[in-house]
Amino acid sequence: MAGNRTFTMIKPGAVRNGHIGAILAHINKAGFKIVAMKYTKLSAEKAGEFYAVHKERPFYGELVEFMSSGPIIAAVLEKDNAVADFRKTIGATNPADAEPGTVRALYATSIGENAVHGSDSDENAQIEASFHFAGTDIFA
Ligand code: 3AN
Repeated sequence: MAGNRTFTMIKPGAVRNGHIGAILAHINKAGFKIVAMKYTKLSAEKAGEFYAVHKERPFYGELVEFMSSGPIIAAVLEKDNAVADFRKTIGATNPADAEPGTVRALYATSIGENAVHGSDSDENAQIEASFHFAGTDIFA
């Protein structure tokens, strides 16, 4: 059965461009409850750790540099079928391919600076939520 939690980050570019409020409203309107949230900043080391699965990809260095370039919003979201539904809500990785009306179509500027992160599996949602939040910081 699909799990009911996913993990998201509003990335530094979208924070810099003033989109925190609009993106959180979009997430709420799409039916997700925010059960944990913080305004924080990743060190290059932490960003590298978070994206370790992409270590061999050509864009890894750029990704780590961007993700540690300014503050982010990290949050845990709750909804039935959360992982798949959230990926629908945010749209394709490359905003040029994202469905109209999705978060990335509206707020992303490029494939590298694509406004938000969304977990790609229930297992990763759990790992990523634990990376940022203790169990006691999640209010279901
Ligand atoms: P998603 O975030 O949609 O699951 P992944 O897991 O393929 O996409 O990629 C992780 C992150 O790496 C993306 N959010 C994006 O910021 C960055 N990324 C992916 N592909 C590229 C690329 N070709 N060039 C630059 N950055 C990329």
